[in-house]
Amino acid sequence: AKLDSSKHDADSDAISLTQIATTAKNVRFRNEPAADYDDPEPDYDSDGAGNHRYNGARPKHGVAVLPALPGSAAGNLRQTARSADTEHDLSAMENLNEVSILHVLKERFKHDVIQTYIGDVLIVVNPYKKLDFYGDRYHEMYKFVNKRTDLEPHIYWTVDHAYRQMTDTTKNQVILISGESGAGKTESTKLVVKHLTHICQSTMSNLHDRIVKVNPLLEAFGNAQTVMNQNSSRFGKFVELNFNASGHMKGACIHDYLLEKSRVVHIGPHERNFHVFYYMFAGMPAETLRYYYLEDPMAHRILKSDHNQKRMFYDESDRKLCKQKFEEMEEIMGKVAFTKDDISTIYMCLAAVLYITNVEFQPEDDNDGVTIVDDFPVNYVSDLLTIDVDKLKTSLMCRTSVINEEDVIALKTMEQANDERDAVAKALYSRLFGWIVRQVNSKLVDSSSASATTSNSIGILDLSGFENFVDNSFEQLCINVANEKLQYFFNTFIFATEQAIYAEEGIDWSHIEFQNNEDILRLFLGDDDTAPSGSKRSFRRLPNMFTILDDESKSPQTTDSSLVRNWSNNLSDAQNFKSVSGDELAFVITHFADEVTYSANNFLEKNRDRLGANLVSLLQKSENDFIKDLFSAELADTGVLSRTKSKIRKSTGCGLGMKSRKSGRGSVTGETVRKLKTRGKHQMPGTSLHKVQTTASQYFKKSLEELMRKMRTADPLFVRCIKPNLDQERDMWSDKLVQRQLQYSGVLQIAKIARLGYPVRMSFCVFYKRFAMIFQERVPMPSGDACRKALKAAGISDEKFAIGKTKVFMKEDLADHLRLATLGRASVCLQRAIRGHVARR
Ligand code: AOV
Ligand code: MG
Repeated sequence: AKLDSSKHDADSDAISLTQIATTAKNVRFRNEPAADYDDPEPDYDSDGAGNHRYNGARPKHGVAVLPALPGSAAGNLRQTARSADTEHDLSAMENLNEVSILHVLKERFKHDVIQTYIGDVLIVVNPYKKLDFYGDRYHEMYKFVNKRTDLEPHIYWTVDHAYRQMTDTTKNQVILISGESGAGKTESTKLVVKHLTHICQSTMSNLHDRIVKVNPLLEAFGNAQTVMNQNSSRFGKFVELNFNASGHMKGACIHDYLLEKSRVVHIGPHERNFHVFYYMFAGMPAETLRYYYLEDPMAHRILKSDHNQKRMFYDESDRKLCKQKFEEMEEIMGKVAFTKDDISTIYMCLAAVLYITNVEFQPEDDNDGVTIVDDFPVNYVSDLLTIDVDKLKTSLMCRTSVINEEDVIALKTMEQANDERDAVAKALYSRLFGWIVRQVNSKLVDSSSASATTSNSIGILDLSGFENFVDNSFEQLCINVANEKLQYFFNTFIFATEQAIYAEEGIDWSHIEFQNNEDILRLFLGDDDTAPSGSKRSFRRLPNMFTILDDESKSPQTTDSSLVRNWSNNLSDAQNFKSVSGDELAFVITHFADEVTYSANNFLEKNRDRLGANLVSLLQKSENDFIKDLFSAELADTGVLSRTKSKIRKSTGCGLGMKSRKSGRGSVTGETVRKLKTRGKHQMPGTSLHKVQTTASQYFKKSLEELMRKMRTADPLFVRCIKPNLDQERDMWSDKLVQRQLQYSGVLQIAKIARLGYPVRMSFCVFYKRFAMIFQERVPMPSGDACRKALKAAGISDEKFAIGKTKVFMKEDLADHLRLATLGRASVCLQRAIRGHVARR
């Protein structure tokens, strides 16, 4: 496998079974006789590589039983009513250490209980199987939950909580879902959206449906099979759900980040290109395929990997599944988002991507230039994109530049010709993806309520997870840096800010050490804009990887190996960077999650992200408005932020201006081909890519900063997804793999801070207003002392609260208790009032 499995599985697990057995005795489960732990692993096989497979997830009779979540709702509530909170909140565990946490999660996993709290952070272990606690009954159960620990931990609680926080405080909320590739972020995101659409009403009929339904469409174009995940997101998304003042959902917006467009032209061993190509070949009838000049998938370079030269589909069931997905995708495109013409043009672009990447060059004998080996792919491309075939050939072989107001034509070298051909394919695909996202967004807004009162939003972040393949390139670097940033945000929020608040309020607090990744961020980005204000230092001027990369990208003389040399000589903060002796392109980064070896091969080209100016201006002259507009966008293509200002007009048809070259197309051509009006030949303003040349890393940084700005202005809630094994298998658990994830995500520290901390804070005034009933006397401005006195008089023990300089800090259960008491009091008053009213009548 491509994955460096030796890292995780080859050596035996770090945690021995005896260790677990010893610790296990100190961990209490409900209804569990401690003696059962004398046989710590009663029902699984171990493959010797740290992967334990449970023999069915069901526990044997007489073995310690954790009540499984998918029981009846009533049963669940009964169980939880007598449960101690230790079971589903790690921070409440008696014996809090890494081994005991690992053990608890493993025991729960064994019984299909995959969700566990640490304070209000939710941990979800990927079960790799369908579990039945996400249905309607659970949507109802987790609607307006009174107390977090009343019910089993559930991602629906996180959602319900976020919604209630938003309506209570009118502050925007974000749910950050993190975890490495394949850990379950995208699935969790879907569950979050699903539950949100259940618990709130919307101002727009079928908005709920639409929001949930567009997922398969985005996944068809943005996801692909990797060795880590069969349905890996190759783009990041931030889904923003907007609400009006009364809490009704009034629309949604999907922001896309960092589409891995290099996948369009290159796939690694045992990997696939974007799903949509496979869906097309599996689902389109032969004559429709022929209409787009498509026939044999294996005739296309970009669909072949080193390990898959002969067959596109693994087997018949794979083909069937892809066919099913194609039908689903077509239905969504038709029902939710696009016109027939749009859909046709989308396929046209995909076919053009498949053909342009088939263009082959050969060196010319008498000069340094190249010629095209075979004309037919170029002809198809010119036909599909309605661009002039001769000009297309010239632009593929030559570069044109303007020197002293004269066009100067230079021949491309073999390497340049190949690179620029692939660059067009990547640009076409990523711009198409950006267009699809924008189009989908336009269907997710309730235009009638656009003018309604200002509103709040709940955002859900689902980026591509941390990746460590055998070959890691520029894309992995960007994905991993984005994950570093997310981890930094998490650390800052959970630890740094939290501890600063206690210090500020003068509350006695034993500082909790946590692993910060500030150094790694500084290594990449220099300036750390996520640092809380005050701690901001002037890092920007320090040499860092991205600025050096940009500098090197500017010069034509530099090479990928000179880049690595430059990095190792000039990074000022380099303990996390290592070059590799014997391989001048390799370098190793110690990321927060793991050490990753990258190859700088092609880094400069990928960062320059250049599209030949003459190719762009040719595409801008397409007779198909859709394609023309894709390339007339103001911003240079980056694939990082697909947000162009240019309004994309509707396609004016299938755009086939030329006569069919294949007899098979006849049947469809007759109806669809329309004569297109030729537009004026004026050059669109502001489209010279050279003028707006922006590197991929600059875009990456910019979009990351923008994303972080959004995060910082909202109240965050965190979901941490954990991957139980590397085989994408159900009922399998690798201690070592899970332990590593728990370590780098700081689970133990989160548990400690959640246990020691006081998660609920209220200013003295608010506290007094809310819980006036525990105050003996009325006060105009309550002081900390008055609050303390009131709490003491109510019999609350000291460890449940702390009084700061301006706020009362409370344990969650105390706050719940007071809230319920107030509610009870209110309802008693109400009942009295009603009784009085009835009596009077
Ligand atoms: P990711 O989003 O975290 O990886 P996914 O959400 O795509 O991972 O999950 C990977 C696979 O795990 C899914 O296709 C499901 O088969 C399974 N899975 C995940 N969560 C659940 C769940 N709650 N219940 C059942 N199966 C689940 V990546 O996108 O690669 O970082 O870039
Ligand atoms: Mg994903």
